[in-house]
Amino acid sequence: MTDTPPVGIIMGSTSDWPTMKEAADILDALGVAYETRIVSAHRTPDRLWDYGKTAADRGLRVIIAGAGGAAHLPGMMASKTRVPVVGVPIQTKALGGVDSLYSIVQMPRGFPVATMAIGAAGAANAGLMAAGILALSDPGLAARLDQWRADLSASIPEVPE
Ligand code: RP5
Repeated sequence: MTDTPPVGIIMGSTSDWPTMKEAADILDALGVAYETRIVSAHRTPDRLWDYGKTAADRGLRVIIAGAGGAAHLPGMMASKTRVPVVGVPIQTKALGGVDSLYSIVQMPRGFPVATMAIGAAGAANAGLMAAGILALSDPGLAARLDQWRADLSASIPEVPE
């Protein structure tokens, strides 16, 4: 339990990693520890079950879950644990990621998934969402997140370049 980081980044396939790495990069920049796992709702359902069943007791505080197509991973994970799940719809070749988005966003009452935008921006925002949740009880992280946001604002030019 002591070795468990606060954030779990899970994804349905290793092909999701280039997108999900955007979340990991944000957490790296903010000094938030995380673990990464391939957990597929369809290909490794037992792994999904075990991960969800043990998540809270292991000490995970936020789970970022990315999946594409028939993207059942975030919703199934939310059904298995009370640890907040942030869902990332992976962009797909066939339907552009709208399939992933629709698969993740319309959860039934009682089992929420905080659904982000499709693709890289959504994954980065999932990292920021996780950091924001953890910052509520971590003043050091709150200061780093405030600085990250201020730096982003300062980098936006006032006129087109
Ligand atoms: C989903 O199927 C994964 O999340 C991935 O986005 C998609 C395609 O997976 P691969 O065929 O690339 O392994 O389960």
